[in-house]
Amino acid sequence: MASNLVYVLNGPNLNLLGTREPEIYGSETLDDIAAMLDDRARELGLEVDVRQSNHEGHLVDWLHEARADGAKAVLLNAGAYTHTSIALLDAIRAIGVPVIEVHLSDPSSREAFRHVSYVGMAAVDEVKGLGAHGYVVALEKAAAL
Ligand code: CA2
Repeated sequence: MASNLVYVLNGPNLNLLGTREPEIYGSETLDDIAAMLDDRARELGLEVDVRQSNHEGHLVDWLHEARADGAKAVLLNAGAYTHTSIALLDAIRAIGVPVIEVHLSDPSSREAFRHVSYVGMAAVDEVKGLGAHGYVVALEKAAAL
């Protein structure tokens, strides 16, 4: 039977969501986003596993775990590692699990250093600039894979 498990991986500083810079990232916390995803996942017949780490290697390990678990998809907001991490690019290419890139803001309309996305070089789709709701949109895209 096909897996209904979707990993939702969040990178550095996203544990601080809802506490600062609401004009850029919105006022929802990561727990709020996890609750929204749980509700929508139930409606879609999916299960979400929402995690956050400030450490690049944890994100790489969790991508490998998604493969070992036979996950249906990964929603990945790699935070600033989006723009720096060839290790994440290699991991996404290695796992054979579709990865959807998610961003709260739209990095392409911000500073030039945010315009490169290593994650985007391997992701099957992206959702950016929709705030917390973007995670739900990404989950709906994952459901349709
Ligand atoms: O827009 C996004 O989702 C980003 O992935 C957020 C990253 C940023 O480096 C990317 O370019 C775009 C930064 C996350 C920082 O999160 C904070 C949360 C609360 C307060 C301050 C930062």
